Amino acid sequence: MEPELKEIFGRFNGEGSFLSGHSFGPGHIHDTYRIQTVEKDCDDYIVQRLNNKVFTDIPRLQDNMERVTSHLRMKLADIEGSDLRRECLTLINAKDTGKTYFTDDNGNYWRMFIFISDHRSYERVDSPQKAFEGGRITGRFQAMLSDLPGRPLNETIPDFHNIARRLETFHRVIEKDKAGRVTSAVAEIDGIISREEEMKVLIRLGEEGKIPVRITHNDTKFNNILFDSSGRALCLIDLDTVMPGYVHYDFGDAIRTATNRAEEDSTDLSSVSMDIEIFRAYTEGYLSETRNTLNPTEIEYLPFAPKLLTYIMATRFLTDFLDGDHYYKIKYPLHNLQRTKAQLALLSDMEDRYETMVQIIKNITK
Ligand code: ADP
Ligand code: GN1
Ligand code: MG
Repeated sequence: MEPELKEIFGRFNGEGSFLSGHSFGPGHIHDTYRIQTVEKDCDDYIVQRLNNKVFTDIPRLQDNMERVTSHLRMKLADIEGSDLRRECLTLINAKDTGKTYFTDDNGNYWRMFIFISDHRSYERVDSPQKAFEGGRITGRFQAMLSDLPGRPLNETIPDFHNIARRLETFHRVIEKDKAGRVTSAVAEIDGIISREEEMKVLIRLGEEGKIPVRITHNDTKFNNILFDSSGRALCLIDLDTVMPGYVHYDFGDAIRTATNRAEEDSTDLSSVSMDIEIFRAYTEGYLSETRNTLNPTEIEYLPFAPKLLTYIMATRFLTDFLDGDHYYKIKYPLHNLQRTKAQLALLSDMEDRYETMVQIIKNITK
């Protein structure tokens, strides 16, 4: 059932009057709606019913969001020509609570942002220029947050990219086989198990103090980057998972999504492959903002990052499938299994191109 969007809009300090509200965007987690206002000179808005099964502590989540967006806005204000309404998310306070969210009678949490006007977003990247821009904006995002003052950000989903923890969950789910699906995914389970040890290397490097924990976005899927109509990247959105992490998580997830010639859940596995020119361009953009701050070990392991993030996603999709589809929104019964197959196909292609990725990064950083 469609929520009462007019009423929800009315609970926030937005400007203008409600014209219409519709479901919007490709997100897998929240329920997102675009609100259009009547007045031409008023912003439109995005309202979201937050997924509080995935994010179990919304006040702590919103605390991060507020700190991150204010810090980014302060940084942007120092850059001449910045468009603060389009280069950063702007949260709108709720009227009664004075906070950046409110809870409705059914216990649902709602928040509202200014709609970033005239933006484009891409499920697949069609040019090296866009890839470069995506890399640049992600590198700049990390750089801008590197001096966020105060206490560390809350971990909104603990161990989000900790592959050792993810694998423990995966094995528990296989053992229980709650949904009776293990026998239908034997090849995919094997694809995960056969790579387990290799994938834990970043965790070891972190424990040995060779790579630092920084502030990272942790969901740099390419459709979380908004562009303007000229192809310039405006900003990263979907800031719910901004928290302490390794830079590889952001680099890896962007490459996983930007370079894939097919959709994340493609049913045509022969079309799944990595476009190395997109990799080169994204990496050039990313390193144009970060190469002076990354340490040699971080740079050395950048080519490993796309493999890791693709593997993590395959593990997460398969875990959700075996568990009975409780986490990701699905469009058909075997959707999570199909996502797993497509991610494993992409991983296999990345493995074939690993040495090329190493050479490209050596050339850019020499
Ligand atoms: P999810 O976590 O479910 O992916 P997102 O926060 O990424 O949720 O929002 C879902 C979609 O809504 C985005 O992919 C984007 O298309 C759109 N969106 C979110 N925030 C804004 C905004 N401030 N302006 C314009 N579009 C937005
Ligand atoms: C989810 O929120 P969205 O749709 O951008 C997920 C990411 C996955 C992605 C896979 C909080 O991202 O971790 O990479 O799906 N977000 C969360 O498409 O779990
Ligand atoms: Mg999103």
